[in-house]
Amino acid sequence: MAGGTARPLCWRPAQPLLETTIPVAITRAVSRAIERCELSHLPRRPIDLAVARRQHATYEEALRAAGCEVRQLAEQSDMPDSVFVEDTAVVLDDAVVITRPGAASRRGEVASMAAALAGLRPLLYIEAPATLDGGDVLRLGRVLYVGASARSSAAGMAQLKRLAAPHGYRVEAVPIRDCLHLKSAVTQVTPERVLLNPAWVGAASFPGFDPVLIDPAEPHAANALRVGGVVVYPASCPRTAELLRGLGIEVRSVDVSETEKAEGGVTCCSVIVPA
Ligand code: CIR
Repeated sequence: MAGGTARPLCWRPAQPLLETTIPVAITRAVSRAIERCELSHLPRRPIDLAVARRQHATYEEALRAAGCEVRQLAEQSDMPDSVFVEDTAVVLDDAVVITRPGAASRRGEVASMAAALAGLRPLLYIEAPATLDGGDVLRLGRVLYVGASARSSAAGMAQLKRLAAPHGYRVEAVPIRDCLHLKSAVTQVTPERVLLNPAWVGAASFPGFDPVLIDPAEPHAANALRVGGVVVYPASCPRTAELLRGLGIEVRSVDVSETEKAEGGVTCCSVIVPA
């Protein structure tokens, strides 16, 4: 068992689950240690903590404007990447899978996320030695597409498959290249469309969905956060934003330049739990 403590694979809180009437967006304050973040595909650049925190507040405002109740978790001052809460949990309709992140430096992030989610859904756990990052899991209907990245192991995918099957989900492995996570390469932008970077993932992996290709000048443009009928989207990708607007999609741009330097996108900074 992870951390040496006995824990059932599925855990239900003693208290009844709380009914929510609007989606809950769980976020976390930007860590003062963010400059020591993990980096896989980007060079290290200085990050302005004060600007990062202001930008994060604007991002949270965009989530509220999209109809979410934002619950911000306390800063983890010794965990550089802890603002990227997406990697710690995979939300299903009637359960949440608490992950075991691929980067050892990030494993301490999950306990407080599990505590925050415990009142909203029964919790299921990925167990050591398997690893899974939430950024690698794209849910499209009842299919969980999982990126075969350096962070998510075959054992992690197998555990997710076993945990999610009783809840009515299928798991499909997706090959990716040259990027951190599956959702760096592809995200959903309308009920029938996925936005993707064809250099990092193949459109054929998502049958039944129309692929919208990013502007090639903006390789990081495929990470979009669809919530409450709008797409929260990085200001650093204006060409692809125009392309999305041209398709009739409502795009709300947010400047996330500082967390982008830590290899984070807009999906990474929240865990959305639908009502
Ligand atoms: C990491 O490498 O883990 C962080 N620096 C960035 C994580 C971004 N998360 C995500 O794309 N889901």
